[in-house]
Amino acid sequence: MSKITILTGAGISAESGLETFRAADGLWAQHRVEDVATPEGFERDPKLVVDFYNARRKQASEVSPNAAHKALARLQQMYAGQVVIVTQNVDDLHEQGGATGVIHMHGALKSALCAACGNRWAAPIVMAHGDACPVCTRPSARPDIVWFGEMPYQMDEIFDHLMETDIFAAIGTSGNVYPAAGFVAEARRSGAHTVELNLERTAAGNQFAEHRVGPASKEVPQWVDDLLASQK
Ligand code: BJW
Repeated sequence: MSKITILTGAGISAESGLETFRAADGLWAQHRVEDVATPEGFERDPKLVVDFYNARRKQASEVSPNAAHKALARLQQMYAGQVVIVTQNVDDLHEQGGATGVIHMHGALKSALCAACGNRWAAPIVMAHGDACPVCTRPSARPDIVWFGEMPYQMDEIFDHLMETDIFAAIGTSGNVYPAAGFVAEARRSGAHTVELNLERTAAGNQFAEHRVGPASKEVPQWVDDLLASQK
């Protein structure tokens, strides 16, 4: 039984209305990374960081999955082998589109994390700096997001999937951020067929065997159709 491992990035949610990071008008053009996406930034100005994620959480609660999210859920349901989705995205559009078992390696907007005891709970739409942890009661709530310099989640599980995978696809990600940017090399070492689906060929594109260039809402459903047809 063959296995497909899929890495998604901000580009898959762009057509749902969520900004990407590195576009000319993207999130990093509007906010300094070191202010809003590092533990040091949070220590310096926690309110700025909490407000940034409050705004992102509100925006994410107002959008819907697009044809690309839904196509990946269809692949999970109809493919004879295993389909694993690993996302760098902190929205829940894969789940809203019907996908299951999604690995959120950079955390989730809908989750709050206690910086003191590690407890997680459902984040309110508006978090406040100093919110108390419901378990240890310390005022140590933070967004459950993996910032630069922090260890992404479920890495052992992800590398196990990459070692066993027959097909690896990267969808809507620029390949700028590690360790996710290294997954294609890991999958190649395992002998997997590799495919990049993106609006444009990325700087990391030469590591992939196949390219599908165009908007995710068009390219992903077509790729899924092709995979499902190939197993008939
Ligand atoms: C479309 C489309 C459409 C648009 N259809 N496509 C030097 C060398 C190597 C590594 C390092 C280094 N110095 C520091 C590091 C490590 C650092 C890192 O990688 N830095 C780089 C900047 C160099 N990484 C870390 O610190 C990570 N932790 C870590 O490494 O721990 C140690 C470790 C080592 C080994 C194993 C395990 C652990 C943590 C990284 C945390 C990233 N956090 C962020 C912010 C938090 C989440 C949030 O706020 O949402 O995560 S940064 C930001 O970038 C966010 C994203 O998940 C991530 C990736 O961005 P993504 O998704 O690729 O978006 P874009 O905007 O870059 O690209 C969008 C793409 O879509 C483009 O290609 C478009 O063309 C395309 N697109 N519309 C299809 N319609």
